[in-house]
Amino acid sequence: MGQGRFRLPDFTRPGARWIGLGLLALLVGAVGARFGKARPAESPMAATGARRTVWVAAVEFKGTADAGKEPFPAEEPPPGQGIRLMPPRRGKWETEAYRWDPGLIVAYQGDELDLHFWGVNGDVHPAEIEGYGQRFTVRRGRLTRVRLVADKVGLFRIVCHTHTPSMVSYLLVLPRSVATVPAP
Ligand SMILES: [Cu+2]
Repeated sequence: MGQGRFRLPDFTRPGARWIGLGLLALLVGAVGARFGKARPAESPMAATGARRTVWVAAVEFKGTADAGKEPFPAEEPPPGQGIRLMPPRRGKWETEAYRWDPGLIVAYQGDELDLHFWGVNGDVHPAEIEGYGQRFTVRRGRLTRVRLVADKVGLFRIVCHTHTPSMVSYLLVLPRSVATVPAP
């Protein structure tokens, strides 16, 4: 019994202890090399994130129609101050909708976003990026900067609490693992 069986060195001996530590370091290094390549930087605060500036304008679209050619709609518009439907005056009726432009902002996880909101139409817009806890106010003719690290993956609404339901844009944060080319 015992002969020919593999026996671990006695790591309590000083010399063997260094050999054991060396073997351990080699093992950790090999495992790290194997799995390190398979996993790109996915940590929420990945240092590889790009710094990006995105301009967003608070705008109001307007449409005017000749009541003689396009009858005034019989249906009530959706509730909220973001959409308006004005009955005919002097033969013309109008409709308006408040929006953020662009309606979709795409980022990769870990990107540092510097959102530049510029107020064009409407005097004031109390706004929020849901899921990121960012609350801010956009005023006409002024720049409002909102800085955040896109550390949460998903689809998040950017809403104006006054001009509902139309004044909504979306922040789409993609996992960095799907990034194949650097973000612009
Ligand atoms: Cu608004």
